[in-house]
Amino acid sequence: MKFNTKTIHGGQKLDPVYGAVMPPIYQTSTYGQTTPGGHKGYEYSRTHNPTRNALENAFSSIENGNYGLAFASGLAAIDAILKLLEPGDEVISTNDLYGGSYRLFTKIYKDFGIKFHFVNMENADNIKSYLNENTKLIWVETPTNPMMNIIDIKAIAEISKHRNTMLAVDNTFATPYLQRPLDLGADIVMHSATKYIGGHSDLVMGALIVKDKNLSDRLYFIQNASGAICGPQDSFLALRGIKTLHVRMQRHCENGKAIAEFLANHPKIERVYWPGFESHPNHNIAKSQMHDFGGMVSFVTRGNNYNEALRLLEKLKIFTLAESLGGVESLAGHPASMTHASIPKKEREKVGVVDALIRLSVGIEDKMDLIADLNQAIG
Ligand code: P1T
Repeated sequence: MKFNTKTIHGGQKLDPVYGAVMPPIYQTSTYGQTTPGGHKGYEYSRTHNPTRNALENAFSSIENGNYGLAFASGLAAIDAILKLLEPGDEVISTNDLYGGSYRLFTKIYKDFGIKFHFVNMENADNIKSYLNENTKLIWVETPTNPMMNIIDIKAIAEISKHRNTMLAVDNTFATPYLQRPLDLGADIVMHSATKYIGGHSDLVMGALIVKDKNLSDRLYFIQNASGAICGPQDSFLALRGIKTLHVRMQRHCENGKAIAEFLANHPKIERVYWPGFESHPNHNIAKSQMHDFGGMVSFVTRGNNYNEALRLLEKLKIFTLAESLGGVESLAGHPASMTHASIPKKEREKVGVVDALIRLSVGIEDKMDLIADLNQAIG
């Protein structure tokens, strides 16, 4: 089955009771038993729920995995991966990443005795000097949030494959429409399904997808034992979102390109970060591992001027100034004070998250309206 068919049918079957085309929202915490253990496969909704299971099957299908797991948020999904680790274990992570992931790593799991190395992985060989027998997890975000760096997933997988270490890829920015990390050698794919997967800014959710049965069993144990599952209503909404993922992504990419090019040609814009530019340092890797370049664009105003960035953000009319990304509507964010505020200023500035940086999640509105809005705000 091709991707554009999988988004609609992958892992799905007609509801066995009435043949409903969409899985019913099984809004129930528990299921009747005829005798202790005499049930129809469902006992309690933290453990299993038919609507969530339908979604988990869809996750697995679109990422070319064998098992999918749905969580209460993207961070809950990352948290489940970290619970696979033990004190003394080490993690090598991309140095540019979502501020909440950084906070979870450094403010919670560091205190449980796990050591984190934040490494610029734009050259995959850079991880070599950090790999040792304690390295149990390599954490890759690509494209990175918010600097749009591209990491070569295949190269990282090659370097780490003969070691007892897992490679997890946060595929939130790309989505499986653009890149499928399991096909490139990753062990775990993670999503903030809050973003493009849901696609309509109406839910908060996380996803993990794996190929390996043993790894799936361990993660499923954590999902059930820790309990950070998502509810049936949100599962239904995410399933509905997935059905249009390929169509939305096509337009996100088209509009993202138009906005990136408009900004790059604007005299009042200093620098634009978008992997579709031939001048992007990892453009060739992006071209080889991604199907297109996505709808996320970051930029800095002329002279690196924070006040100008602030003024621009306040003047936008169609773009909403807000956290999050990946919905049908365009959003503009200020990473330094919003999504990446939990990273110390010195650390974030090292990777380029300066006070004048603006991040756009380009939606699927008419691109001419979006360009006009940016144009009037830049002034
Ligand atoms: O918000 P939540 O669903 O828990 O997902 C966390 C997360 C994980 N990974 C990446 C790459 C993310 O971008 C996020 C959440 N990011 C935002 C809210 C944001 O505006 O960047």
